[in-house]
Amino acid sequence: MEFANVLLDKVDNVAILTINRPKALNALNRDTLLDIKAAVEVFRDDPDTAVMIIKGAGDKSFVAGADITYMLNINAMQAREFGLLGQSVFSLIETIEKPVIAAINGFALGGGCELAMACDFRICSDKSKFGQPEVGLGVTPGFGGTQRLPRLVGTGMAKQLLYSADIIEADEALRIGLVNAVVDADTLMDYVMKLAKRIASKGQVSVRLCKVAVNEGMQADINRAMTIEADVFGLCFATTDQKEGMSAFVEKRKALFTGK
Ligand code: DAK
Repeated sequence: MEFANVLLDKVDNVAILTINRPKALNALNRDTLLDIKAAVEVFRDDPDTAVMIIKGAGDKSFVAGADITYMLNINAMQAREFGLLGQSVFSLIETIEKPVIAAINGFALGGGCELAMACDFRICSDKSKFGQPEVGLGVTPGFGGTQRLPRLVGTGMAKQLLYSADIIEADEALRIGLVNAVVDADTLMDYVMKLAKRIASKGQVSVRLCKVAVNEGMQADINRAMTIEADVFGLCFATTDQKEGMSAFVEKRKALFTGK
């Protein structure tokens, strides 16, 4: 399937979504958000892909934010609709029952940082820069930044970044827990692809249920969260992957998972 503003590729059972507006540092306008939504839905519904990697085109930027030229002249209702669209696309990424990894090289600012935060986790290159510059433009973040950033890095650090619009380097993003690893820019995709393939080689029902359990459990109190964990654990025992995984261990062979 072809899109005007994104590329959707497949390497074995790993999907790669590239935000493809390098001349605008991959800034997100309305059409790009709609393309991301459509591409993520293709991935969600494709039984042959297990993991998605999201990256930016070119070597300078993951995504440099929502498109400022698009936002310059929109009215309040259009801004509200734009905010709701971005929120719905990022919620889709966060809640689809397949893992999504952000591979960040270069700028992840504003809506770009928010897109990365909607992914399950983030790996970045040593050339990456992060921040929520919105207050410097006279607006608040609109695609979940005020909510996901504090949940990831804590309220104090989130408020510092949100109020100051400071841009931080990759090593600081690692220190505060915004990214899981920083790797050399030349090896970023190789590193992320190997990680994606390791995940794709496991029992996919259980990987997906891990995502459900973490996402749902983080919004619940600990007692309810433990019940959610018990429920998804129980559900695994209705799958052939559980029988295969445990039989393979006992028989000292490699498990052949089918995702069923
Ligand atoms: N939007 C549109 N174009 C952008 C852009 C952006 N966010 N970022 C860069 N570009 C464009 C530049 O305008 C330039 O275009 P031309 O002039 O060549 O036509 C091209 O990309 C290359 O950029 P630069 O020439 O500026 O490149 P530099 O290396 O000098 O600087 C930079 C790179 C990333 C430091 C700089 O481009 C920059 O500061 N960009 C803006 C970063 C930023 O402020 N991002 C946050 C955007 S605000 C809401 C919904 C959403 C949001 C908020 C509210 N509601 C509905 C409530 C989200 C807001 C944001 O994300």
